[in-house]
Amino acid sequence: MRLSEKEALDLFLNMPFDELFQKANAEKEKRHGKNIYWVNNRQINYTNVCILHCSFCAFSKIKKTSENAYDWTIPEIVAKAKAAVDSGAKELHIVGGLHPDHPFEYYIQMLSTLRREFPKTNLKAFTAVEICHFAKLSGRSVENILADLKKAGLDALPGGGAELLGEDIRKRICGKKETGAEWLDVHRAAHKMGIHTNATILFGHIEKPEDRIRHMMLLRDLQDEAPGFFAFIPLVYHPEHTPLGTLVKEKTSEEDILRTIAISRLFLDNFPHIKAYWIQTGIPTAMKAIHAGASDLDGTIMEEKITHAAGATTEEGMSPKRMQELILNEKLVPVERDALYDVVSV
Ligand code: V47
Ligand code: SF4
Repeated sequence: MRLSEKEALDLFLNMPFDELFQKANAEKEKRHGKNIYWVNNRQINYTNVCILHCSFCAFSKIKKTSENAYDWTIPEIVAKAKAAVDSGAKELHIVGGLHPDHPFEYYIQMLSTLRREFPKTNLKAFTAVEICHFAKLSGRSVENILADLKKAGLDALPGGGAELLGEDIRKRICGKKETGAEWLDVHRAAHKMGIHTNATILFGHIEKPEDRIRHMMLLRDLQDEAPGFFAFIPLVYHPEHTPLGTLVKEKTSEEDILRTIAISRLFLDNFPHIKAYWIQTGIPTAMKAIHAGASDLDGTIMEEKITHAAGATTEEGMSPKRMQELILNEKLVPVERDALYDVVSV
């Protein structure tokens, strides 16, 4: 039986944690047995110049001339991608700030060049917020933008930019960003065009547990209406060097992270996977999460800039060997996948 919002909130707040984790683990095992999925991937954060200034973000730079602002050229992006693909990467996860100047054609050129150079590597690129930015830049519809990106080689959309979809908190933490409804519209359009996507939540700041459940409800409804989400990724807010960090000084607790992962596995019954994003949870917590509802560890990543700008203390990447050993040490089965969840090796 499907959980109501009220039931989910009650379990989240009141169920003893051992029981909650076992219940979530049973749901995970019903879908995936002992398998834990991971991908050999590389993140490419192509620029940190961004016209928005979300209060939780330490990554973005206001101006092209700001100290430490960067904007990689397409040959630089290709060189980074080549090193990753040569070492076995199956997915390039490409996201960046909303640059004020590049025309939409620039992003088409970026993808089509990568597609030509690396025909077998999945391109998981551009959040819904970037897609809306491209639509505004070019005066075209979201559907039109997605169609051109797909033609240029786009395989899937990542889940970033969702933050909190409910307008109350969203306005307070990123008032200039697209609305929650607009974020959902981009993912709906993508799913209807056969483009799979992910969904995130940014938690552990000023939101309340009921805001988290409401956010999941909006995602569950969209997945019923227009299926296409692969994974839900709870993102743990890191406060260092962020404006919001003056209000919220510390990363949330391990118990809160694990409870959020567990309740998302129970509530999002129509999502294939819940990810434990080890870069943000830390590796020890991620190892607990794969016994508490998570079935996916994202990947090897290689270079992570967004959370590290905000004080993450994890490594920026890990080797495929280490990833496999970590999963085996938990007596679980590592399954290497690509961005579309096709199995590469078991
Ligand atoms: O959209 C920004 C978040 C997101 C902070 O789809 C922060 O497979 C924590 O979306 N503390 C980008 N989080 C990361 C992302 C993602 C990561 C891994 C896998 C996938 C996927 C997607 O990071 C942003 C924003 O929500 N973020 N600042 C911060 N201080
Ligand atoms: Fe820009 Fe994304 Fe940072 Fe917001 S979270 S300021 S949109 S880079």
